[in-house]
Amino acid sequence: MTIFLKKSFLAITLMILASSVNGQWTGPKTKPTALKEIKYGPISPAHRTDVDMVTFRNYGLGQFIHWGLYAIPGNEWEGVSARGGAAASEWIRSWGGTTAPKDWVKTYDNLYKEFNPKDFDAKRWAKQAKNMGAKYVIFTTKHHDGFAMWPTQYSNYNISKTPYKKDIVKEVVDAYTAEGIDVYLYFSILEWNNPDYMGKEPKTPKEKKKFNRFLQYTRNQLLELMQNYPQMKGFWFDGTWDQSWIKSYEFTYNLEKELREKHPGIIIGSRFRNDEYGKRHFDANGRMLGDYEQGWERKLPADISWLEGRDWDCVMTIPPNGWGYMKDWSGLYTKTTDDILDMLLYSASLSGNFVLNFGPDGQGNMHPEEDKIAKELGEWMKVNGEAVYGAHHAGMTNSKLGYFTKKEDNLYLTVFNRPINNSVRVSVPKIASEVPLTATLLANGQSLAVKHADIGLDLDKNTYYDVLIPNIFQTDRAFVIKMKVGSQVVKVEKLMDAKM
Ligand code: FHN
Repeated sequence: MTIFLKKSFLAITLMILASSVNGQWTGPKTKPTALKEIKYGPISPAHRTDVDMVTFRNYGLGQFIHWGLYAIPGNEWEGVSARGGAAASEWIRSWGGTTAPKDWVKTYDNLYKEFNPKDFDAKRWAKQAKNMGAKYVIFTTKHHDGFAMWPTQYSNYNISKTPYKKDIVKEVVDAYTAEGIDVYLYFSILEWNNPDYMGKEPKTPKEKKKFNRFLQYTRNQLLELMQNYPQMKGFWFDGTWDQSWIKSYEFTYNLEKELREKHPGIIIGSRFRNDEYGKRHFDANGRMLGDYEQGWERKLPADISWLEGRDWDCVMTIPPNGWGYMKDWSGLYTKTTDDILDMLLYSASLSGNFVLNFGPDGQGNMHPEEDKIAKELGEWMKVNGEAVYGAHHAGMTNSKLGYFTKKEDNLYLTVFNRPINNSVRVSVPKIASEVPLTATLLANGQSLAVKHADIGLDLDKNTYYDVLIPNIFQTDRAFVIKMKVGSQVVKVEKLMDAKM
Protein backbone atom coordinates (compact mmCIF):
# COMPACT_ATOMS: atom_id res chain seq x y z
CA MET A 1 0.00 0.00 0.00
CA THR A 2 1.33 3.43 -0.84
CA ILE A 3 0.77 6.14 1.71
CA PHE A 4 1.13 9.75 0.67
CA LEU A 5 1.97 12.07 3.51
CA LYS A 6 -0.14 15.20 3.49
CA LYS A 7 1.83 17.35 5.91
CA SER A 8 5.46 17.59 6.85
CA PHE A 9 6.35 15.57 9.88
CA LEU A 10 8.08 17.89 12.28
CA ALA A 11 9.15 15.14 14.60
CA ILE A 12 11.78 13.99 12.14
CA THR A 13 13.43 17.43 12.24
CA LEU A 14 13.05 17.59 15.98
CA MET A 15 14.65 14.23 16.45
CA ILE A 16 17.61 15.40 14.42
CA LEU A 17 17.78 18.56 16.55
CA ALA A 18 17.50 16.59 19.73
CA SER A 19 20.11 14.06 18.73
CA SER A 20 22.60 16.88 18.28
CA VAL A 21 22.58 17.29 22.06
CA ASN A 22 23.35 13.62 22.52
CA GLY A 23 25.72 13.18 25.44
CA GLN A 24 24.63 16.26 27.40
CA TRP A 25 22.22 16.20 30.28
CA THR A 26 19.34 16.44 27.82
CA GLY A 27 20.24 13.35 25.86
CA PRO A 28 20.59 9.66 26.74
CA LYS A 29 22.64 9.20 29.87
CA THR A 30 25.70 7.07 30.30
CA LYS A 31 25.40 5.35 33.64
CA PRO A 32 28.39 5.69 35.94
CA THR A 33 30.32 2.46 36.29
CA ALA A 34 31.22 3.05 39.92
CA LEU A 35 28.99 4.87 42.39
CA LYS A 36 30.34 7.90 44.19
CA GLU A 37 29.76 9.03 47.73
CA ILE A 38 27.37 11.97 47.35
CA LYS A 39 26.33 14.22 50.19
CA TYR A 40 24.32 16.76 48.22
CA GLY A 41 22.28 14.50 45.99
CA PRO A 42 18.51 14.43 45.39
CA ILE A 43 16.17 15.50 48.18
CA SER A 44 12.77 14.53 46.82
CA PRO A 45 11.87 10.94 45.88
CA ALA A 46 12.69 9.76 42.36
CA HIS A 47 9.11 9.48 41.09
CA ARG A 48 6.75 11.42 43.31
CA THR A 49 3.20 10.09 43.40
CA ASP A 50 1.59 12.74 45.63
CA VAL A 51 -1.36 14.73 44.38
CA ASP A 52 0.68 17.82 43.40
CA MET A 53 3.05 15.80 41.28
CA VAL A 54 0.24 13.83 39.67
CA THR A 55 -1.42 17.15 38.81
CA PHE A 56 1.83 18.37 37.24
CA ARG A 57 2.15 15.12 35.30
CA ASN A 58 -1.31 15.58 33.82
CA TYR A 59 -1.16 19.26 32.77
CA GLY A 60 -0.25 18.58 29.16
CA LEU A 61 -0.23 22.23 28.11
CA GLY A 62 1.18 25.26 29.88
CA GLN A 63 1.91 28.91 29.21
CA PHE A 64 5.20 30.69 29.89
CA ILE A 65 5.23 34.49 30.20
CA HIS A 66 8.42 36.54 29.99
CA TRP A 67 7.61 40.03 31.10
CA GLY A 68 9.82 42.68 32.57
CA LEU A 69 11.57 45.96 31.73
CA TYR A 70 12.96 44.40 28.55
CA ALA A 71 9.45 44.63 27.12
CA ILE A 72 9.92 48.39 26.72
CA PRO A 73 12.76 48.26 24.17
CA GLY A 74 11.25 45.14 22.56
CA ASN A 75 14.61 44.15 21.09
CA GLU A 76 15.53 47.54 19.65
CA TRP A 77 16.44 51.02 20.78
CA GLU A 78 16.09 54.28 18.92
CA GLY A 79 15.66 52.54 15.61
CA VAL A 80 18.61 50.17 16.06
CA SER A 81 17.74 46.50 16.37
CA ALA A 82 19.60 44.23 18.76
CA ARG A 83 18.82 41.31 16.50
CA GLY A 84 22.20 41.33 14.81
CA GLY A 85 24.04 41.47 18.12
CA ALA A 86 24.33 38.79 20.76
CA ALA A 87 21.85 40.35 23.16
CA ALA A 88 18.21 40.06 22.30
CA SER A 89 14.80 40.53 23.93
CA GLU A 90 15.12 39.72 27.63
CA TRP A 91 18.94 39.73 27.32
CA ILE A 92 19.06 43.21 25.82
CA ARG A 93 20.71 44.77 28.87
CA SER A 94 23.88 42.89 27.95
CA TRP A 95 23.93 44.53 24.50
CA GLY A 96 27.53 45.55 23.84
CA GLY A 97 29.94 46.23 21.00
CA THR A 98 29.66 48.73 18.20
CA THR A 99 25.90 48.41 17.65
CA ALA A 100 25.00 49.11 21.28
CA PRO A 101 23.61 52.57 22.10
CA LYS A 102 25.88 54.88 24.15
CA ASP A 103 25.57 54.33 27.93
CA TRP A 104 23.22 51.48 27.23
CA VAL A 105 23.40 49.77 30.65
CA LYS A 106 22.63 53.04 32.40
CA THR A 107 19.70 53.66 30.07
CA TYR A 108 18.40 50.14 30.66
CA ASP A 109 18.72 50.32 34.42
CA ASN A 110 16.60 53.46 34.37
CA LEU A 111 13.83 51.99 32.25
CA TYR A 112 11.87 51.19 35.38
CA LYS A 113 11.08 54.90 35.64
CA GLU A 114 8.86 54.55 32.59
CA PHE A 115 7.34 51.12 33.21
CA ASN A 116 3.64 51.85 33.23
CA PRO A 117 1.76 49.19 31.26
CA LYS A 118 -1.57 50.93 30.69
CA ASP A 119 -3.20 48.00 28.93
CA PHE A 120 -2.14 45.34 31.41
CA ASP A 121 -5.07 43.32 32.62
CA ALA A 122 -4.09 40.06 34.31
CA LYS A 123 -7.67 38.83 34.08
CA ARG A 124 -7.60 39.23 30.30
CA TRP A 125 -4.37 37.24 30.09
CA ALA A 126 -5.73 34.55 32.38
CA LYS A 127 -8.92 34.25 30.30
CA GLN A 128 -6.87 33.95 27.16
CA ALA A 129 -4.72 31.23 28.73
CA LYS A 130 -7.82 29.40 29.90
CA ASN A 131 -9.35 29.57 26.42
CA MET A 132 -6.09 28.35 24.96
CA GLY A 133 -6.31 25.31 27.19
CA ALA A 134 -3.30 26.01 29.45
CA LYS A 135 -3.43 24.22 32.78
CA TYR A 136 -0.45 26.04 34.28
CA VAL A 137 1.47 29.24 33.82
CA ILE A 138 5.11 30.04 34.54
CA PHE A 139 5.56 33.76 35.17
CA THR A 140 8.86 35.66 35.33
CA THR A 141 9.04 37.23 38.78
CA LYS A 142 12.66 38.29 38.18
CA HIS A 143 14.81 37.77 35.10
CA HIS A 144 18.59 38.09 34.79
CA ASP A 145 18.47 41.91 34.93
CA GLY A 146 17.38 41.61 38.58
CA PHE A 147 14.21 43.69 38.31
CA ALA A 148 11.53 42.26 40.62
CA MET A 149 7.95 42.28 39.36
CA TRP A 150 6.75 42.20 42.96
CA PRO A 151 7.35 44.80 45.71
CA THR A 152 10.19 42.92 47.36
CA GLN A 153 11.43 44.37 50.61
CA TYR A 154 14.95 43.15 49.84
CA SER A 155 15.76 45.37 46.87
CA ASN A 156 14.74 48.78 45.57
CA TYR A 157 14.84 47.62 41.99
CA ASN A 158 11.23 46.53 41.93
CA ILE A 159 7.78 47.24 40.59
CA SER A 160 6.74 49.53 43.46
CA LYS A 161 9.30 52.07 42.26
CA THR A 162 7.78 52.33 38.78
CA PRO A 163 4.91 54.65 37.78
CA TYR A 164 2.77 51.50 37.66
CA LYS A 165 3.45 50.77 41.36
CA LYS A 166 1.09 47.80 41.76
CA ASP A 167 2.22 44.23 42.48
CA ILE A 168 2.19 42.51 39.10
CA VAL A 169 3.03 39.07 40.49
CA LYS A 170 0.00 39.28 42.76
CA GLU A 171 -2.25 40.33 39.90
CA VAL A 172 -1.04 37.40 37.81
CA VAL A 173 -1.26 34.87 40.64
CA ASP A 174 -4.77 35.96 41.59
CA ALA A 175 -6.15 36.14 38.06
CA TYR A 176 -4.76 32.79 36.92
CA THR A 177 -5.72 31.05 40.15
CA ALA A 178 -9.26 32.37 39.73
CA GLU A 179 -9.37 30.76 36.29
CA GLY A 180 -8.23 27.42 37.76
CA ILE A 181 -4.76 27.68 36.21
CA ASP A 182 -1.86 26.67 38.48
CA VAL A 183 0.89 29.25 38.90
CA TYR A 184 4.64 28.58 38.89
CA LEU A 185 7.10 31.35 39.56
CA TYR A 186 10.08 31.75 37.25
CA PHE A 187 13.09 33.04 39.18
CA SER A 188 16.54 33.73 37.81
CA ILE A 189 19.31 33.55 40.37
CA LEU A 190 21.44 35.89 38.22
CA GLU A 191 21.21 39.57 38.99
CA TRP A 192 23.24 41.66 36.59
CA ASN A 193 22.81 45.00 38.32
CA ASN A 194 23.38 43.84 41.89
CA PRO A 195 26.92 44.68 43.11
CA ASP A 196 26.90 41.54 45.32
CA TYR A 197 26.27 39.25 42.38
CA MET A 198 29.53 37.65 41.22
CA GLY A 199 29.08 35.91 37.86
CA LYS A 200 32.15 33.80 38.75
CA GLU A 201 33.37 31.70 41.62
CA PRO A 202 34.02 33.86 44.70
CA LYS A 203 37.60 33.19 45.78
CA THR A 204 38.97 35.88 48.08
CA PRO A 205 37.52 36.37 51.59
CA LYS A 206 36.09 39.71 50.41
CA GLU A 207 34.38 38.10 47.43
CA LYS A 208 33.07 35.29 49.59
CA LYS A 209 31.58 37.74 52.05
CA LYS A 210 29.96 39.69 49.26
CA PHE A 211 28.54 36.59 47.61
CA ASN A 212 27.26 35.20 50.91
CA ARG A 213 25.25 38.37 51.22
CA PHE A 214 23.85 37.68 47.76
CA LEU A 215 22.94 34.11 48.70
CA GLN A 216 21.08 35.30 51.79
CA TYR A 217 19.33 37.89 49.67
CA THR A 218 18.25 35.21 47.18
CA ARG A 219 16.96 33.04 50.01
CA ASN A 220 15.02 35.96 51.45
CA GLN A 221 13.38 36.70 48.12
CA LEU A 222 12.36 33.08 47.61
CA LEU A 223 10.86 32.81 51.07
CA GLU A 224 9.13 36.13 50.47
CA LEU A 225 7.60 34.87 47.22
CA MET A 226 6.30 31.73 48.90
CA GLN A 227 4.89 33.75 51.74
CA ASN A 228 3.28 36.46 49.57
CA TYR A 229 1.78 34.03 47.07
CA PRO A 230 0.96 30.83 48.94
CA GLN A 231 -1.17 29.59 46.01
CA MET A 232 1.98 29.09 43.92
CA LYS A 233 2.69 25.48 43.02
CA GLY A 234 6.38 25.65 42.29
CA PHE A 235 9.46 27.53 41.17
CA TRP A 236 10.95 27.44 37.70
CA PHE A 237 14.62 28.31 38.24
CA ASP A 238 17.01 29.77 35.73
CA GLY A 239 20.55 31.10 35.57
CA THR A 240 21.85 28.30 37.77
CA TRP A 241 24.71 27.53 35.40
CA ASP A 242 26.65 30.36 37.01
CA GLN A 243 29.92 29.24 38.65
CA SER A 244 29.11 31.20 41.82
CA TRP A 245 25.93 29.14 42.19
CA ILE A 246 27.57 25.86 41.21
CA LYS A 247 30.16 26.29 43.96
CA SER A 248 27.42 27.01 46.52
CA TYR A 249 26.13 23.42 46.55
CA GLU A 250 25.87 23.18 50.32
CA PHE A 251 23.84 26.38 50.50
CA THR A 252 21.54 25.40 47.63
CA TYR A 253 21.01 21.92 49.09
CA ASN A 254 19.87 23.43 52.39
CA LEU A 255 17.78 26.00 50.59
CA GLU A 256 15.95 23.35 48.57
CA LYS A 257 15.22 21.51 51.83
CA GLU A 258 13.90 24.69 53.37
CA LEU A 259 11.68 25.52 50.38
CA ARG A 260 10.21 22.01 50.49
CA GLU A 261 9.62 22.16 54.23
CA LYS A 262 7.96 25.57 54.09
CA HIS A 263 5.76 24.74 51.10
CA PRO A 264 4.85 21.03 51.17
CA GLY A 265 4.05 19.70 47.72
CA ILE A 266 6.14 22.38 45.97
CA ILE A 267 7.45 21.37 42.56
CA ILE A 268 11.04 22.22 41.67
CA GLY A 269 12.67 21.10 38.45
CA SER A 270 16.16 19.78 37.85
CA ARG A 271 17.59 23.22 37.06
CA PHE A 272 17.84 24.47 40.62
CA ARG A 273 21.12 23.11 41.88
CA ASN A 274 24.03 20.73 41.45
CA ASP A 275 25.89 18.27 43.65
CA GLU A 276 29.37 18.72 45.14
CA TYR A 277 30.92 17.42 41.89
CA GLY A 278 29.36 20.30 39.97
CA LYS A 279 26.89 17.97 38.25
CA ARG A 280 23.74 19.82 37.25
CA HIS A 281 20.27 18.32 36.62
CA PHE A 282 21.63 14.86 37.48
CA ASP A 283 24.09 14.07 40.23
CA ALA A 284 27.35 12.23 39.69
CA ASN A 285 25.51 8.93 40.13
CA GLY A 286 22.94 9.85 37.47
CA ARG A 287 20.05 10.58 39.82
CA MET A 288 17.82 13.52 38.92
CA LEU A 289 18.16 16.58 41.17
CA GLY A 290 14.54 17.73 41.36
CA ASP A 291 11.02 16.61 40.59
CA TYR A 292 11.16 16.70 36.81
CA GLU A 293 13.66 17.06 34.01
CA GLN A 294 13.93 20.75 33.22
CA GLY A 295 16.49 20.66 30.44
CA TRP A 296 14.16 20.60 27.46
CA GLU A 297 14.34 24.24 26.53
CA ARG A 298 13.52 24.67 22.83
CA LYS A 299 14.35 21.02 22.29
CA LEU A 300 12.63 17.67 22.41
CA PRO A 301 13.78 14.16 23.29
CA ALA A 302 14.39 11.87 20.34
CA ASP A 303 12.39 9.03 21.87
CA ILE A 304 10.93 7.67 25.09
CA SER A 305 14.12 5.82 26.01
CA TRP A 306 15.88 9.15 26.60
CA LEU A 307 13.51 9.91 29.47
CA GLU A 308 13.71 6.68 31.47
CA GLY A 309 10.28 7.32 33.00
CA ARG A 310 11.10 10.79 34.31
CA ASP A 311 8.65 13.68 34.29
CA TRP A 312 9.67 16.58 32.03
CA ASP A 313 8.53 19.80 30.40
CA CYS A 314 9.48 21.39 27.11
CA VAL A 315 9.45 25.19 27.08
CA MET A 316 9.18 26.69 23.60
CA THR A 317 9.31 30.07 21.91
CA ILE A 318 7.20 31.06 18.89
CA PRO A 319 10.07 32.94 17.19
CA PRO A 320 13.27 30.89 16.80
CA ASN A 321 14.61 32.30 20.07
CA GLY A 322 13.88 35.34 22.22
CA TRP A 323 11.47 34.99 25.12
CA GLY A 324 10.69 38.60 25.93
CA TYR A 325 8.83 40.99 23.62
CA MET A 326 10.34 41.53 20.18
CA LYS A 327 8.72 44.35 18.21
CA ASP A 328 9.76 43.10 14.84
CA TRP A 329 9.11 39.50 13.82
CA SER A 330 9.68 40.12 10.13
CA GLY A 331 12.15 37.93 8.33
CA LEU A 332 12.07 35.29 11.07
CA TYR A 333 10.44 31.89 10.87
CA THR A 334 7.83 32.01 13.58
CA LYS A 335 6.09 28.78 14.52
CA THR A 336 2.59 28.23 13.22
CA THR A 337 -0.30 26.75 15.16
CA ASP A 338 0.30 23.50 13.27
CA ASP A 339 3.97 23.49 14.30
CA ILE A 340 2.95 24.02 17.90
CA LEU A 341 0.29 21.32 17.80
CA ASP A 342 2.86 18.93 16.38
CA MET A 343 5.28 19.65 19.25
CA LEU A 344 2.51 19.54 21.83
CA LEU A 345 1.28 16.13 20.70
CA TYR A 346 4.82 14.85 20.32
CA SER A 347 5.53 15.92 23.93
CA ALA A 348 2.31 14.31 25.21
CA SER A 349 3.16 11.09 23.36
CA LEU A 350 6.38 11.01 25.42
CA SER A 351 4.53 11.90 28.66
CA GLY A 352 5.82 15.49 28.85
CA ASN A 353 4.22 18.89 29.34
CA PHE A 354 4.53 21.44 26.55
CA VAL A 355 4.82 25.07 27.62
CA LEU A 356 4.34 27.82 25.06
CA ASN A 357 6.01 31.17 25.68
CA PHE A 358 4.41 34.60 25.36
CA GLY A 359 6.31 37.89 25.53
CA PRO A 360 3.91 40.79 26.13
CA ASP A 361 4.90 44.34 25.13
CA GLY A 362 5.63 47.26 27.42
CA GLN A 363 1.94 48.17 27.65
CA GLY A 364 0.82 44.67 28.61
CA ASN A 365 -0.44 43.43 25.24
CA MET A 366 0.45 40.11 23.72
CA HIS A 367 1.95 40.15 20.23
CA PRO A 368 -0.90 39.90 17.65
CA GLU A 369 0.57 36.60 16.39
CA GLU A 370 0.52 35.23 19.93
CA ASP A 371 -3.15 36.22 20.20
CA LYS A 372 -3.86 34.39 16.95
CA ILE A 373 -2.00 31.24 17.98
CA ALA A 374 -3.65 31.21 21.43
CA LYS A 375 -7.07 31.39 19.79
CA GLU A 376 -6.38 28.67 17.22
CA LEU A 377 -4.75 26.40 19.75
CA GLY A 378 -7.70 26.87 22.10
CA GLU A 379 -10.19 26.01 19.36
CA TRP A 380 -8.32 22.80 18.68
CA MET A 381 -7.92 21.90 22.34
CA LYS A 382 -11.62 22.37 23.06
CA VAL A 383 -12.41 19.59 20.64
CA ASN A 384 -9.37 17.39 20.98
CA GLY A 385 -7.87 18.22 24.38
CA GLU A 386 -8.62 14.80 25.85
CA ALA A 387 -5.81 13.39 23.71
CA VAL A 388 -3.45 15.64 25.71
CA TYR A 389 -4.72 16.22 29.27
CA GLY A 390 -3.80 13.32 31.53
CA ALA A 391 -2.81 11.31 28.45
CA HIS A 392 0.63 9.75 28.29
CA HIS A 393 2.95 7.56 26.32
CA ALA A 394 0.91 4.75 24.80
CA GLY A 395 3.68 2.16 24.51
CA MET A 396 2.87 1.83 20.80
CA THR A 397 5.21 1.59 17.86
CA ASN A 398 5.62 5.08 16.35
CA SER A 399 3.30 5.78 13.48
CA LYS A 400 4.13 7.80 10.37
CA LEU A 401 0.62 9.19 10.55
CA GLY A 402 0.90 11.05 13.86
CA TYR A 403 1.26 10.55 17.60
CA PHE A 404 -0.29 8.07 20.02
CA THR A 405 -1.32 8.98 23.55
CA LYS A 406 -3.21 6.87 26.06
CA LYS A 407 -5.47 7.33 29.05
CA GLU A 408 -6.97 4.23 30.74
CA ASP A 409 -8.53 2.15 27.96
CA ASN A 410 -8.59 5.06 25.52
CA LEU A 411 -5.97 5.14 22.83
CA TYR A 412 -5.67 8.39 20.85
CA LEU A 413 -4.01 8.81 17.51
CA THR A 414 -3.61 12.44 16.50
CA VAL A 415 -3.28 12.29 12.74
CA PHE A 416 -1.01 14.89 11.15
CA ASN A 417 -0.43 12.96 7.92
CA ARG A 418 -3.69 11.70 6.50
CA PRO A 419 -3.28 8.68 4.24
CA ILE A 420 -4.56 9.23 0.72
CA ASN A 421 -6.69 6.07 0.94
CA ASN A 422 -8.31 7.33 4.18
CA SER A 423 -7.41 4.12 5.95
CA VAL A 424 -5.51 4.81 9.15
CA ARG A 425 -3.47 1.73 9.90
CA VAL A 426 -2.61 0.97 13.51
CA SER A 427 -0.04 -1.74 14.08
CA VAL A 428 -0.26 -3.82 17.22
CA PRO A 429 2.14 -6.59 18.29
CA LYS A 430 0.59 -10.01 17.71
CA ILE A 431 1.23 -10.80 21.36
CA ALA A 432 -0.46 -7.59 22.62
CA SER A 433 -3.18 -8.05 25.22
CA GLU A 434 -5.08 -4.99 24.00
CA VAL A 435 -6.22 -4.11 20.50
CA PRO A 436 -8.42 -1.31 19.11
CA LEU A 437 -12.07 -2.37 19.35
CA THR A 438 -13.98 0.77 18.40
CA ALA A 439 -13.04 4.19 17.07
CA THR A 440 -14.51 7.69 17.14
CA LEU A 441 -13.52 10.93 15.50
CA LEU A 442 -13.20 13.58 18.21
CA ALA A 443 -13.88 16.34 15.69
CA ASN A 444 -17.54 15.35 15.31
CA GLY A 445 -18.16 12.33 17.54
CA GLN A 446 -18.70 10.09 14.53
CA SER A 447 -18.08 6.34 14.96
CA LEU A 448 -15.55 4.92 12.57
CA ALA A 449 -15.31 1.39 11.23
CA VAL A 450 -12.34 -0.64 12.53
CA LYS A 451 -11.23 -3.56 10.37
CA HIS A 452 -8.66 -6.12 11.30
CA ALA A 453 -6.12 -6.45 8.50
CA ASP A 454 -3.94 -9.52 8.53
CA ILE A 455 -1.59 -8.48 5.80
CA GLY A 456 0.47 -11.67 5.92
CA LEU A 457 3.96 -10.19 5.96
CA ASP A 458 6.42 -12.99 6.55
CA LEU A 459 8.22 -12.77 9.93
CA ASP A 460 6.04 -9.79 10.93
CA LYS A 461 5.57 -9.49 14.68
CA ASN A 462 2.63 -7.12 14.25
CA THR A 463 -0.94 -7.34 13.21
CA TYR A 464 -2.99 -4.39 11.91
CA TYR A 465 -6.19 -2.48 12.50
CA ASP A 466 -7.50 -0.14 9.83
CA VAL A 467 -9.66 2.76 10.92
CA LEU A 468 -11.62 4.19 8.02
CA ILE A 469 -11.96 7.96 7.74
CA PRO A 470 -15.01 9.06 5.76
CA ASN A 471 -14.01 11.00 2.69
CA ILE A 472 -16.60 13.61 3.53
CA PHE A 473 -14.71 14.51 6.71
CA GLN A 474 -12.30 17.27 5.75
CA THR A 475 -10.17 19.44 8.00
CA ASP A 476 -7.12 21.62 7.60
CA ARG A 477 -5.66 20.67 10.96
CA ALA A 478 -4.55 17.51 12.70
CA PHE A 479 -7.46 15.41 13.94
CA VAL A 480 -7.83 12.82 16.67
CA ILE A 481 -9.10 9.26 16.44
CA LYS A 482 -10.11 7.94 19.83
CA MET A 483 -10.03 4.17 20.10
CA LYS A 484 -11.32 1.95 22.87
CA VAL A 485 -8.89 -0.83 23.43
CA GLY A 486 -9.55 -4.18 25.01
CA SER A 487 -8.78 -7.83 24.67
CA GLN A 488 -9.99 -9.71 21.68
CA VAL A 489 -9.02 -13.07 20.32
CA VAL A 490 -7.52 -12.24 16.98
CA LYS A 491 -7.23 -15.00 14.47
CA VAL A 492 -4.00 -14.44 12.64
CA GLU A 493 -3.55 -16.97 9.88
CA LYS A 494 -0.30 -18.88 10.13
CA LEU A 495 0.97 -18.94 6.59
CA MET A 496 3.77 -21.13 5.42
CA ASP A 497 7.12 -19.40 6.10
CA ALA A 498 8.98 -18.33 3.00
CA LYS A 499 12.07 -20.37 2.24
CA MET A 500 15.05 -18.35 1.02
O1 FHN B 1 18.58 32.96 29.59
C1 FHN B 1 17.29 32.47 29.76
C2 FHN B 1 16.36 32.97 28.70
O2 FHN B 1 16.38 34.35 28.68
C3 FHN B 1 14.97 32.45 28.98
O3 FHN B 1 14.50 32.95 30.19
C4 FHN B 1 14.98 30.96 29.02
C5 FHN B 1 13.64 30.34 29.32
O4 FHN B 1 13.75 28.98 29.51
N1 FHN B 1 15.93 30.46 29.99
C6 FHN B 1 17.27 30.99 29.92
C7 FHN B 1 18.19 30.24 29.11
O5 FHN B 1 18.23 28.90 29.46
